[in-house]
Amino acid sequence: DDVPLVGSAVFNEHAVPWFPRKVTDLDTFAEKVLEMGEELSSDHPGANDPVYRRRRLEIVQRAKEYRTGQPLPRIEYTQEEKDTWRQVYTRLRAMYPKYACREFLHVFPLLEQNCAYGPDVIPQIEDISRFLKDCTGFTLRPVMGLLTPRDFLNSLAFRVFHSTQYIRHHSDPYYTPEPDCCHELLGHVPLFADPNFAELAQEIGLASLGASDEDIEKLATIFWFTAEFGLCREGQDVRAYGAGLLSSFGELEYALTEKPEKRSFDPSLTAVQKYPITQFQPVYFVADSFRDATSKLREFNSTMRRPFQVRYNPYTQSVEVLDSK
Ligand code: HBI
Ligand code: FE
Repeated sequence: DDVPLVGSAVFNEHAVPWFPRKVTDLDTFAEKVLEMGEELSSDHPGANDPVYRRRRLEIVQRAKEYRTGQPLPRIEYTQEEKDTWRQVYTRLRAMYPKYACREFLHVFPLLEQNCAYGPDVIPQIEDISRFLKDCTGFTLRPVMGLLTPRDFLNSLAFRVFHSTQYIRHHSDPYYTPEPDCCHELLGHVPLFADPNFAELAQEIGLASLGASDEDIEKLATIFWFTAEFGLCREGQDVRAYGAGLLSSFGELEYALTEKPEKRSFDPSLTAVQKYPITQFQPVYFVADSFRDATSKLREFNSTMRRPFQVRYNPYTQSVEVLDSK
């Protein structure tokens, strides 16, 4: 590799899984999608709709060709796609004041003012990425579909979030078996504009660089119970900050009832919690704050065995590898 190790951080390169050292290394993920990249699973509502499949392919082709530094693809959405967005947007937007965390509610109007968030148009990730960069340094990249947990988490170390641009099938506006632009733009994007959440997300990413497969599984589980399904305390109240909740009106309402179990966020326990992926969660984890969650996560990460440490250098957008002491 052309990036020298710093100090005496010498480790057997073959024992450590490859990881990106500079932001342009993320280009190597472009064609590596798990499933549904160009194909659709049989339970996808659009699986038997040739028009939908062709349209989705057209959009993911732009993601496949994208490279670091280029302007992000601008998609001209069809009226049918915009109608789907309007239904999802309108229903969720009305719920946020009651269920979403304070940080989300602070950012949302800024997205409406700066990035054309609203019921009528589907916002463009180029505009959103510029806005996020101003707020926290986070940027977006287009992606064809699900990445491996390792690749997906690794990109967070660079404050890069992979975002799909296609939208769910119009036959079922309130359901999608895979991430789509409603999930990314309504669920994830607002929190990446918050400095404390951005730090939490990057911390998960940094811990994932060169991590063992077992540790990747733990970090993916932590991501699941924070960025996807996290709840947080606000005084006597509990609110949602996870994107899986903030992009699903059914689960958003359910999560904040007495039905599911709620435990305090504790990385060593959260990391090994089992979870279903196709039903509402039986257990949620509640964070005291993003800062508290980040400091607990740092402590947990220091117990993971890795023969080196990493530090992100924002000036060069690269990862420095350091001796583990
Ligand atoms: N890939 N594009 C994309 N989006 C995700 O949200 C995502 C992923 N790959 C893996 C993954 N999420 C989960 O395993 C996380 O828990 C890491
Ligand atoms: Fe997600």
